[in-house]
Amino acid sequence: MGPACGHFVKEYFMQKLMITAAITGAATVPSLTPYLPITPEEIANSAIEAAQMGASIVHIHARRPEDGFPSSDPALFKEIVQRIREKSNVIICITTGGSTLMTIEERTAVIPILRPEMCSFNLGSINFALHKSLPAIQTFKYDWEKAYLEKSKDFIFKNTFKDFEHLCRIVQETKTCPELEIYDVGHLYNLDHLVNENLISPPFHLQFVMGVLGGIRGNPEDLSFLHTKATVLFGKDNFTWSVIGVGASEINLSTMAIHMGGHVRVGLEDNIYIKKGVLAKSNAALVQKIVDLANMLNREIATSDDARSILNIRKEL
Ligand code: KMH
Ligand code: ZN
Repeated sequence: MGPACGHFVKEYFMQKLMITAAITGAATVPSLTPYLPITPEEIANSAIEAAQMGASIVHIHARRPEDGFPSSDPALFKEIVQRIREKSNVIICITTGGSTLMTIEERTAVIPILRPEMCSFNLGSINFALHKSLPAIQTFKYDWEKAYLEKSKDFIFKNTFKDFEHLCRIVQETKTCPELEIYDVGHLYNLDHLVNENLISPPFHLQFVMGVLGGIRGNPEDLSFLHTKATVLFGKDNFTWSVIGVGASEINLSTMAIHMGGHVRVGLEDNIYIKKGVLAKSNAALVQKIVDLANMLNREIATSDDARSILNIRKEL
């Protein structure tokens, strides 16, 4: 016999929560926060700490050690990966987004060399404006930062259909699991096109990137819409999904995703604050916040091996 009034709550199965920590990125400039890891050693240590705190995946960019400028140098990536591997079993996801100034060839060169378990795969060209960060910086630590942020006002993050084909070939040849970056609804349709052309096939892992100036914003209805659209296009059992709330929407969207059965990405690449006006002192601190939220919402945290089986990541390296 049910309750006298009210309605039944429909129980449904939820996967363990995969937390990705995006360690340094290319959009955060060093003058925005003293806590941004720069050298291969700092990036690796920060990734290891984030993993110890509960991240099952780390998303990795490289920077020039001397001034923090975003780099595509495979030697830097190699050092970061080796350092992480010495101490951690975490899944390593290497960027192919790179930075505003790199070609697609530069962005992807490292993947066939290092054959990581995952790599990012950006699914559309967008304006990717960073100039809104400028007023937050009083003194620039390095010469390149001011012009880098200013130039982003006139920058298109290029990810064309030709680029998709190039990336599809790479992920297929290296059997790398793509982190499919969706910055707007059209990017889901781009992915659907690639599926129809047999260039990529489900199941896949979608990463909704919300709050970039140039892409979809981070409102609750925006996330519901992306999730609904992905379900209609691909079927609910054919994808896993995670959310990035860039900037202020990070915690709100993460909470929504934990509740909806999605997964979460946080980290200094995407957001530098632990709460309004307070800088996060580490990537681990941001991961800790998600672990606490998940505990409150009764969602178990996935280990890296759990994530490997959820994502069906290739066994051989
Ligand atoms: N920086 C994020 C907003 C990539 O590395 O391929 C998106 C990103 C892209 O992580
Ligand atoms: Zn990235």
